[in-house]
Amino acid sequence: MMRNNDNPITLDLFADETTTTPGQVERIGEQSLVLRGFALPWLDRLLPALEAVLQAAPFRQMVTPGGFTMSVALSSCGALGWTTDRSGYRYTAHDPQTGRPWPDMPAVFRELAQAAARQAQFEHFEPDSCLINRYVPGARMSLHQDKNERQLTAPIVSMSLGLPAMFQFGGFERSDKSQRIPLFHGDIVVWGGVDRLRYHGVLPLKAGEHPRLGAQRINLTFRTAG
Ligand code: MD6
Ligand code: FE
Repeated sequence: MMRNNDNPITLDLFADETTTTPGQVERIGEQSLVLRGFALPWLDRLLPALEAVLQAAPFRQMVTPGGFTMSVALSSCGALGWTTDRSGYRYTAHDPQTGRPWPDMPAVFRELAQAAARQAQFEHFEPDSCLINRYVPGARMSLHQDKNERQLTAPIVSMSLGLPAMFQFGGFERSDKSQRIPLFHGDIVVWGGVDRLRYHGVLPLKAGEHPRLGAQRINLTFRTAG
């Protein structure tokens, strides 16, 4: 018996959005680009490296200074990892859960982040931190600014894997109106310069099943933190 639709959930996600093409570049700010599908040719190298990092530093849910447990689970690699607990947000050289240094940043992570940064004219990006965010359906990231990094002159390179998500890209005040940008498996957002302190967030992840990553979205954000 033929079914008219084998996977209605993933196919219907963002059905009302314009579809995107790998290789497409969208400018979302003066110094911010979305590079559609940019990570796709790297994934056979990148995914095994990601798995090894997560073996050494598994995802965990952290608590904000306000006492809320984040719906997004986090890990990190590189010289510095971003953490939060009751005493605040900060970068640390050690994983607070294991007491060991964060896993090294795999060469393929660094090379891909630098290649993406160059597309947006950030020629000498030297990331020392890769924050790894895991979203399951319902998980979200409320509007925030990334301002714990010492060097705000360096851009941020943010890679999406797995289920699609709706990214909010706002202004310089939390209350400014934000653009909504759907991000798909393999897309990379590069932002920096005058846009570096824009508020941004992620709407609650919709249910679905990604053929390669299952029922989750993983976001890698590369920064120069130290
Ligand atoms: C996310 N991203 O996409 C969350 N921050 O899951 C971020 O918070 C973010 O994508 C700074 C720059 C790019 C980002
Ligand atoms: Fe952020």
